[in-house]
Amino acid sequence: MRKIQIIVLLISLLLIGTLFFSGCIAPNMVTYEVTFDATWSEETHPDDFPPNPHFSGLIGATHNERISIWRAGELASNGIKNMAETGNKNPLNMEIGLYMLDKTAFRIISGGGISPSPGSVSLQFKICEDYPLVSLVSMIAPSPDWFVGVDSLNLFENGTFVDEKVVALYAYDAGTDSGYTYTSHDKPTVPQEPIFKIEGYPFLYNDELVPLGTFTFTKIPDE
Ligand SMILES: [Ca+2]
Repeated sequence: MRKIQIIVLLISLLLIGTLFFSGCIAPNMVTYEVTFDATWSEETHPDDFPPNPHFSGLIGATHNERISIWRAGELASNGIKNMAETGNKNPLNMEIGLYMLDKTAFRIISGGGISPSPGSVSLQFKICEDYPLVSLVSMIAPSPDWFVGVDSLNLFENGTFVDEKVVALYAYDAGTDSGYTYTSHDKPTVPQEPIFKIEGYPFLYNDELVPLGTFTFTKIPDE
C-alpha cells in the first residue's frame, strides 16, 4: 500500500511538472474544436457493407515533431494495434501519457465515437506553439484492423494558428490483422506489417477511392 502511495505521488509530481514545464502557459494556449463527420455508409461504400457500422471513440494528442503517434510506412504501436483491432483506447492512452511525461506530447485528446455511421461527434482540445501538431484516430468498425485519422497535422502556419482546417479521411490498415473483409475472423499478421493506406476494396466506388468522412478543426475565439 505504501509503495503504491509513493508511486502515485511520484506520478502526480511528474504530471504537475509536465503542466508547469511544458513550455505552454495559459495565455499562449489556443482552443480548437474538432468535428468528425462520418459519411461512411452503404451508399458511399456498397462493397460488402457491414451491419452495425460505427467508429470507436476518438483518441489522440497534441504533440511536437519529435514523435509520431502513428505513421504510414511504420509499424503500429501496441496502442494503435489495439485501437485499430478493437476500438479500445488502452494502451494508446498510456503511450500518450508517457509522451506527456517525456514532454513530447502536450495533452491527450479523448472523446466519443459515432454509432451508427453516418453521424458526427465534436470535442474541444488545447494546443500551443511548442506542440502545434495533432494526431487523432478512430477505428472503422467492424473491421480487422482498419482506422481513420490524422498523423501530425500542423495547425500552426505562417506564424499563427489556422482558423479552420478540413481533412478528408481515408482508411488505413494497421498491419496487425490480415482479415480481408469488414467481418473477417481474427487473423494476426505475422510478422507485423507497416501501416498503409488502403487503396482498394472495400473503399472504392466506381473505381474511385472514397473518403469515409472528414475532420474539421476550428479555432475557438478567445473569450
Ligand atoms: Ca490488416
